[in-house]
Order: sequence, then C-alpha cells, then structure tokens
Amino acid sequence: MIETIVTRPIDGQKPGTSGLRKKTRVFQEPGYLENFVQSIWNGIGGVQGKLLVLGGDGRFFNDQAVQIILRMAAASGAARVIVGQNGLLSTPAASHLIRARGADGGVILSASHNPGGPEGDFGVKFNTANGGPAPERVTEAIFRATTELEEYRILRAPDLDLGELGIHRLHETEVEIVDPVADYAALMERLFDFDAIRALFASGFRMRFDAMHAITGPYARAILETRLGAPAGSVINATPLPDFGGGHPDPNPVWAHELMALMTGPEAPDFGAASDGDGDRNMIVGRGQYVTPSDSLAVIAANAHLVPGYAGGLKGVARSMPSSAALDRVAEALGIACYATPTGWKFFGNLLDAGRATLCGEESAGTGSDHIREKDGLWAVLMWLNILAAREQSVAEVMADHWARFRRNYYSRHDYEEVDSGAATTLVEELRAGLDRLAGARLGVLRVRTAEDFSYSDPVDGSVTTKQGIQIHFVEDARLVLRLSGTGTAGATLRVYLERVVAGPEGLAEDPQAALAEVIAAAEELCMFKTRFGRAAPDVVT
Ligand code: VG1
Ligand code: CO
Repeated sequence: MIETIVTRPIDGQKPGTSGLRKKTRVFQEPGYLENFVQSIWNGIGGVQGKLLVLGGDGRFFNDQAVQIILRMAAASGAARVIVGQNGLLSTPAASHLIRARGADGGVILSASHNPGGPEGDFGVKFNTANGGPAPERVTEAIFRATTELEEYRILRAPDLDLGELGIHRLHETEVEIVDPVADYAALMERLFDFDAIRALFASGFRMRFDAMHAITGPYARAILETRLGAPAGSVINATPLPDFGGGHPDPNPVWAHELMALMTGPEAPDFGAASDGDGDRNMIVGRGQYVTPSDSLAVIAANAHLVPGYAGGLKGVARSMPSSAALDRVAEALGIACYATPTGWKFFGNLLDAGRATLCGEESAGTGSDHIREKDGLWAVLMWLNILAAREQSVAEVMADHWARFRRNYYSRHDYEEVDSGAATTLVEELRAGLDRLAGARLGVLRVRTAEDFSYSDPVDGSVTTKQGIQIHFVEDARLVLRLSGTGTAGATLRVYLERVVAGPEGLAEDPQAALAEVIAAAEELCMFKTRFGRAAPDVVT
C-alpha cells in the first residue's frame, strides 16, 4: 500500500561539495531522510518508469536508509532499482553501474571521509545519468524542492532481503540485487595490464593496502589478492564496519598513520595505499616516500601512455583550483589542455563528457579518469602498480625522475576544523573586500602578484560559479589559497592550501613544511588564525 505522508520543509537540506551531509542522528530524525529523498525525486522530475542505482559505503544507518529509499522509489513508480548486495556499493562502482546499465541516475549513501556511526556522519548523494555527481543546476533544483515540500510517498512493505542476488519485486518496481564488485573488477581488468602487475607480484613485490574498515576492502581483496596474486594479507582492515572501527576513513598521512609508520619503518613493503569511506579517494606511499595527491596526479598524467587503457594519449587534464600546479607542467610538456575547476568532482563531469579531459584530480586525494564520472581510489592504486611494473622502478625513483624533469611543487594543506562559523565567514568576507589592496603588497618576505576570488566559467555549458576560494599568487613562484569546506557537519572548517615551486635540481628533497615556511608565515600574517580562532596551530596538516 502506498502512503502519502504530510510533511513540511526542513531547513538546511542543502547539498554541499558532495551531497547532503549531516550528523547520523539528524538523518535518523523522523522524516529527515524521507523529505530529502522525495525532494530528489521532485527535483529531477520524478522517478516514474526510471532505472536507478542504489548503494552505500556500509556505514551505520546504511541498511535502514536503503530500505526506506527502495520503498520510496517503489511508491513513486520507479521501473527498476539496481542495488548492491547488502546495500553496498563504492562510489566508483555506483558510477560505473549507472553508466554500464544506462540508468537514469543513482543514490549513493555516504559521508565519504567523514567518520561514521551513531555519533558520526551520514550522507546522501545523487548522481545523474552520466554516472557523475549532480551538477549545480540539479542540486539547486533538489534544494528548491526541499523548501517547497508538502508530502512524501512511501510504500508500506516489509524489508527486502538484500543479501539475495537476483530480481525481487516491491509493489510494481523491480529490485535487482547485484554483486557490488564484479562489474567494477571487470572494468579495471580492461584498463590495466593485469599480466604485468601479476608478474610484478610474482617477482616478490610487496604491498599493503589499508581499506580502513571501509567499503574498498571487498574490492581490493577481489582485485589485488584474488586476480592479481598479491599475497594474502596484502589488504588489511578489509571488512567494512558500520563505524569504520572507530577510525577516520580519510586516506592521508594523519588518519592513515599506521600505514605511514609501516612505510617509513624498517619492515616497509615496496608500496602502500589506502582508500576512504566510500572508495573514491586514494593515498599512495612508497617505501619511505609519501606521494602528495597533486604529485600523484602529475605522475599519472606523465606516465599514462604506459597503461593500456590510456596508450592512445590524453585528450586533456583537469585539476581543482587548490590542487598544485604540478599537473600543469606535465600538460604543457604533452601539449594538451589543463583546466582548473572549483573544488568538487561535479565540475569535472562536463569536461569528461565533452572529451576535453581524460584525467582529473584534486589535492584531497581524489584522482580519476573518463572510465567513470567519479574519482576512483582503487583505479589510482592500479595506475601506480601498472606504472611501477612498466618502469621497473621504485616509487622513490619515479618521484626523483619526475621532479628532476618537471620541477617540484612543495605542497601542503592546513585545516582549521570546527572553528566558529561566524569568525570563519568574517575572515573570508574581509579577505574578499581587501583583494584590490593586496596586489603589490608584501606578506612577510613574499610579494603578492595577484589576488582574486576564484570564479569558474564552464567551457562546455557556459555556467558560471563564483566565490570558490581566495587565490593569491606571489612573485616568488608561490601560492596561497583559502576556502571554507563544504563537507563538514559541525561549525566551519577553513582550508589553507600552500604551494611553492622550486626550480631544481637543488632543493628537491626538503621537508615540505620547511620548504613552505614563508608561505605559511604569509598566511598567518594575512589571516591571523591565532587571534581569530584561538588556535595555536592547524588541526590537520596534510
Ligand atoms: C572535500 C575536498 C574536495 C572533495 C570533497 C568530497 O571538500 O576538499 O576536494 O571533492 O571533500 O570528497 P570540502 O568542501 O570539504 O573541501 V569525498 O571523498 O569526501 O566525497
Ligand atoms: Co570519498
């Protein structure tokens, strides 16, 4: 029986950088999830007769949310919903399924790198028919729908058994439960030289992949251990847990500290990697050699021709504006275009769809290509394995060669987390208001060349997105970017991005924080974080 429930708009259901993220407890409030899901349906013109994909990263409340969304899809007449077994799908696997099955869109349940559990975060993302995150015009339509909502429709029915593969029926909607790994693993096999990677492992190459108790465990086991022959135990923390084992499923040196300790210790294997809650981020680390995501993207671009799926060359590349410009010099050398977009994967979709870019990446550990329309953690790991196998070099050797050829961009991000929202907004507004006076000014020993509030005009559809971060270029080949996070669920998080290019061949092996000291000092002089936020130092330095 279909029920129509009278409701009223709930404040603040505004999708951010990547979907709607709130405290799990907020999502569990009566009607909260239902209101948002009905608003997605309303915002995209209904789901009557449509084919949808549904799955999540397995965090606490994933199982219940999947049942609610299935009943709401059925109540609104969806023709079929393809669901990952037990309600699980990594974000890249969901993107692939949407494309491979010609779906009209998909709902992904995840708050990505944010911690999960009853006291953690939950999230809902909507992806469109190209497999990518909904572009801004769609998220705006969904948000508008949340402000006008009067009722939602839901089927009254018992829970489906999501463990059983095959086609089930919910009212008039078919629910197809699929193996979450199979199609994705087959796609990876088509892109990479699995024989070469298998031979690498057979020769004694050792790796450690930390799934951080999140969604990539089953994918990494199936691909790295079963298909590529990495020794059993190469994948650790491989069972997805509803609270990610109490950890912070964000693959960076701070949150993946166990892996970092291993990789810098005496027993270090040749290669280390990690992924995040929903499987779209990656961390790459060699023995004693951490690779920043911006450098990783540049290395992948410079070596993509060694990988079968990209042997034909790259059409172009793209990076988020705050990501380092290491990629730009590779693009220049290859003679291809390099685009700088606002933060968030949704801005890459048009470039990928239009064939203007083949590879994309963000400094926040997201890397991907036109094989799907999301960033893809395991894909990046396989890229590196394929490149290491083809070049017969260690990670440290690959990096040394890369910097010698392209120069090195020292790069770091300092996050001030959960600071007072008012103080953070005031800082950004004051910076904006003072931009004109900055050009030519001195900040510490650095001289400002240009200062702007980044705005992006999409070369494909002409849409313009403003206020995407304060960007300051210094005469001394350095850069400072500041923006507020759009994925947090408490207070405000200020991200400070710091970059300096060294010409080499000297000075290629400095400690990044030391190499960036002058840019860090310039940021403090400009923003006075200590006075404004009462914080002696950033909360997270990556
Ligand atoms: C952060 C990152 C951004 C990334 C986004 C979603 O956004 O900076 O690069 O696209 O998270 O990643 P923000 O607005 O907090 O800076 V994921 O893997 O959390 O979906
Ligand atoms: Co993620």
